[in-house]
Amino acid sequence: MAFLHRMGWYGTLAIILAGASTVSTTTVAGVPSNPPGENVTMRSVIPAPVERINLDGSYRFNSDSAIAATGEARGVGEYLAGILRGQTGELLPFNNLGNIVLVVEPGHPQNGYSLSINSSRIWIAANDAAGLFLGVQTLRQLLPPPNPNTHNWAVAATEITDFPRFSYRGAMLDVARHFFGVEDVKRYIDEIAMLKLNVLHLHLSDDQGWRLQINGWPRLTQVGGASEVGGGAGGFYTQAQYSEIVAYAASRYITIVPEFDMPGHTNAALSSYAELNCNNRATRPYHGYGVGFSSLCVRKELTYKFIADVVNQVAALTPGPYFHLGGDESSATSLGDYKYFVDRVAKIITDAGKLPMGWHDIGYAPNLPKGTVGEYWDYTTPRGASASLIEWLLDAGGKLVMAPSNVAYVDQKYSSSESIGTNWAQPPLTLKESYSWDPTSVFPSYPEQSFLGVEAPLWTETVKTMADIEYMAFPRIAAIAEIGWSKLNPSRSFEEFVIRLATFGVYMESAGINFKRTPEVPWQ
Ligand code: TNX
Repeated sequence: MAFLHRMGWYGTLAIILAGASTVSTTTVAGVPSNPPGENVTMRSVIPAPVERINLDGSYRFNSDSAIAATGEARGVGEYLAGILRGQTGELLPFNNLGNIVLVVEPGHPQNGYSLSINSSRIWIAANDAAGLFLGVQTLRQLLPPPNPNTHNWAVAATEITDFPRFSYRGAMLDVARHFFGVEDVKRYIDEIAMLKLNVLHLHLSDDQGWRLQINGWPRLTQVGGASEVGGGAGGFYTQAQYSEIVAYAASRYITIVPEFDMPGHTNAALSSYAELNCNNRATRPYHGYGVGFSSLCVRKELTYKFIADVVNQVAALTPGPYFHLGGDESSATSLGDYKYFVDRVAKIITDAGKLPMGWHDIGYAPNLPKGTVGEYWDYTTPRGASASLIEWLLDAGGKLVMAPSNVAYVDQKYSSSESIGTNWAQPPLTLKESYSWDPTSVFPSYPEQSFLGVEAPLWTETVKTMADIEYMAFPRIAAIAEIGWSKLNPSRSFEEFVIRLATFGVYMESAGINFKRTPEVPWQ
């Protein structure tokens, strides 16, 4: 008889030792049993699901296995087939009687999914395809890691009901300090999708580079696109390439948030067009690390013609709701100019049908539209003006995305002996620190609804290759993903998380991710 052990995700620890423990009929008292002779590993999941009940038995892939996924579920079915066919060695055709079932139907957790596995079938259901996609990410982690030498694939029986705590679960990639091409961005999209992140914020312009073709402003990419930190060649996306990224992200249910940082962080634009400068003289390209020295000319009308061209073209290419105007570290702009500028640009953005988003400094602007999103980058203990800026933002009807630099900035060094990384935000940033915070407790007087979610920014002053990106992001981004997804659990423990992470490490390895073997984790 099936042994039901009903408890929350945290309690699941007791059954599966939270890691990849091989469970058989006789090994551990009170543990669900597989059919005699079977050893099927019960695998843990990151981010931790809301509820999981482990059952007897397992589903074993064989030549009769087939996928049933019709209508809205078909696309996710094709995606799953692509993963499973390679891994299990089975043909996995589509047919209506298939025993690997994906269904879109009402009645499931909002933005979540239900996943049920027993000896006769795997069943994932959700209200929409996005939910199914999230369920498929869970199934991937329940499967044995890809191994070319074995095609004897089984997955332990379980029942999972799961949904996210926050609707915005983001990663940010700075393609301005160093440029990363379309293939790198797609690879990062696939990697963050495994962790149920659903936003990729692209930092598309800064002092060191301008990364998107803007019609009517060719020098932005000819001049501004041809530089990066260290003086390398830089690069840029054509509008067609940007659209390719947006479409690829959409196929992984990930929203692209485009950021063009202004009025500071604009040297690449100022070096491309003399007329954007107050003195009508183009600046020189900048290849260093410094911040806070550049500003668009706030009291010049041409500035707003330029910004409207950028915003309108980007808005037309971007289906997601946000345009991120940056707004951080504008030390070369007077406060009066800054407020005037941000209010004007916010209006251009809403006129283009998008919601303004910006680093939390934009809280200074007195007329922010309702729904404006502030991205919080100060520490988990706010300093200076930060708390007031957040208050003003929320008073204006805004929402917060939490990316406190001392815990969520995955460009910070893991330890002082590392060669890659910056080290200004209370360095070093260990995995434990990335995991040990809660977004709402940074501003405890505001309700949970004020918080859209979390983001893990990856600035790339010191990050030059895809391998560097992976090394800095993984595994710390898994901690941020869990904070964004998993139900608030005050007794959440780092000790339990690292055991699950050790299992996840096997998947990172099989996906070829160059992750940092942080010393806190008992990597297998
Ligand atoms: C701060 S905090 C920045 C970026 C740098 C980063 C390096 C914030 C919004 N901006 O300009 O790249 O530090 O860690």
